[in-house]
Amino acid sequence: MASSRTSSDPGQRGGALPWGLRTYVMGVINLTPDSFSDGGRFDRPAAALRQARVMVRQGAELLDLGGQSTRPGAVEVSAEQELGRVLPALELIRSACAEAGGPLLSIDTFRAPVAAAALAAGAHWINDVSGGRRDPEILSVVAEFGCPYVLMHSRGDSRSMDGLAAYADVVAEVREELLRASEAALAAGVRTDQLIWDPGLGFAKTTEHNLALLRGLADLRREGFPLLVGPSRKRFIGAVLNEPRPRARLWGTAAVCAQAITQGADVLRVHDVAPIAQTARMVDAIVRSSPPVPD
Ligand code: PMM
Repeated sequence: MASSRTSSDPGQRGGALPWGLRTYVMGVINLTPDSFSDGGRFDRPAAALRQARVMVRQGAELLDLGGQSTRPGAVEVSAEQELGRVLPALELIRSACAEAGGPLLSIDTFRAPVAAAALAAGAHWINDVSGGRRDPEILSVVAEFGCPYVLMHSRGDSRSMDGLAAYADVVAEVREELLRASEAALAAGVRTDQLIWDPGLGFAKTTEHNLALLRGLADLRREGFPLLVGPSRKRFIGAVLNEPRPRARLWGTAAVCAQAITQGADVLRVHDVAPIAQTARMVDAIVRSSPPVPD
C-alpha cells in the first residue's frame, strides 16, 4: 500500500510521528450502524478492510476505527459489543496491511478495556473523545503501552453534551480543561510526548463556539502539544452553508482543514481522504514549504 512513511520512520516503532514536517490525514472508519455521516457502511470487517485500502491509497497515514457512535443522542453499547465491532476489523486490517508503510491504526474509544484489548491486538493510537473523563483507567492503559493518545475536549456524554455548550470564553475554557485533563494523564504515568490535543469540534459546542475555536487554534497549539482536528461533515459546517446533507459538506470541510493547518493543526480526521489529502499537501507547500516543490 502506498504511504509516505518508510521502514526507518519512527512511525514503525510504536506509532509516533515526526511532528511539524507535514500535515497527516487520519481516515475515519466507523464500524457502527448509526454514525451521522456514514452509518452502517463499514460495519463488516471485509467492508472496513476495503475502505482501509482505499483510504491508504488516497493518502491516509492513519485510520481511526470506532465501534461506539459519539454523535449527539447516540445510544451507548457495552464494552463487549464495542470490542465485537472493533477487534475483527482491527485484526483483519492489521494483518492485511502489515507491510512497511502500512497505516497507523487508531482506536476511537473512551473505554479502558476496549483500549487495552485493541492495543494488545496491535493498534497504534488511542483516540479518546472524553479525554480520560469517562473511564479514567484508560490513562493507565495508555501509560502502560506508551502509545500516542488523542486527548479530545468534550463535556458530558452524547446525551448531555448539547446542554453543556456554555462558555464565557470558549478558547480559554477549552485550553484550561485540556490542561487539567493532561495533568491527570501525566499523573497516571502518561508521558508528555504521548499527548495529542483535540479541541473537540461539535462536542458540547454551538456553531459559534466551533468557529471561535478554529480562530483560536494557534493559541491552543502554543501549549506545545500536537493538534488533531475533526471537522469532517459536521453540523456546524451544515449550519454555515445551509447544507443538511453531511456528505455534501466536503468543500466546507476542506475550507476548515486549510484554515486549521495555517493555525498549526498536525492531523486532520476526515471521511473524504483523497480531496483532503490534496488540500493538506497544497497548504503544506505554502505554509511549511513541504514537500520541496520541483520547478
Ligand atoms: N469526532 C467524532 C468522533 N471521534 N475523535 C476526535 N479525536 N475528534 C473528533 O472531532 C471526533 C472524534 C464524531 O464524528 P464521526 O461520527 O464522523 O466519527
